[in-house]
Amino acid sequence: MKRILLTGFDPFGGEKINPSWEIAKSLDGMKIGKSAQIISRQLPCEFGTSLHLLEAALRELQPSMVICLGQAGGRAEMSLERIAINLDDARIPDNAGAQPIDNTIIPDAPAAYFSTLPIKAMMQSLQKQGIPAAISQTAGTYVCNHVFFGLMHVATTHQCIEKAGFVHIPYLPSQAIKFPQAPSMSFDVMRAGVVCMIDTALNRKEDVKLAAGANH
Ligand code: PCA
Repeated sequence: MKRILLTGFDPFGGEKINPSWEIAKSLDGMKIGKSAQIISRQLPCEFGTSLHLLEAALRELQPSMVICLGQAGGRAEMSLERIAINLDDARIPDNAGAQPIDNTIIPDAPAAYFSTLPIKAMMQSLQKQGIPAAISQTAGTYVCNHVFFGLMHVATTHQCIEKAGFVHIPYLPSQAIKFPQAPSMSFDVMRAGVVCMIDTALNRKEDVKLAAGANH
């Protein structure tokens, strides 16, 4: 049975809930087709520790695919991240009080890595299901990008990992009521979206060539 590692984060920034972990938790143990199973793990919203726990999970589980989820409050769509950069620049302290500014994540590693998930095919599948989705050209410079970069770096030496990447998801409606203009997406829609993305990523050998770039 192929293992798919799905991670989500602890709440951060004053929130009581993080949809990324709520969704990952709800999918723990789910079989996708006949030959793959989701295994979910929670990561703390902390520089360093998050990555060490992810690395331990990769060693233990030897997954063939890894998708890390994170909350991106203010975004309206499921955001398929294209690129992870070798930089920490925290706008707010993390859950342990650390606030790295302009730090390299891994010295001597490349400046950036691309997702190895078929992100455009995944975006297309979501949109066909009526779920808003977009390619994102930046995962930011906070803990999500930190984990995404570390994941892609480790994946270069873990032969078992065929595909890995990061997806940011919007607020839940219960979080967005605090911010009158903030977009949100329901738990059920996001959960169905994550299953749809995993299914597509498992079944696609190549990505599709589809215009989904950005001018800025
Ligand atoms: N989102 C934050 C970190 C944890 C999370 O869910 C981010 O986008 O960096």
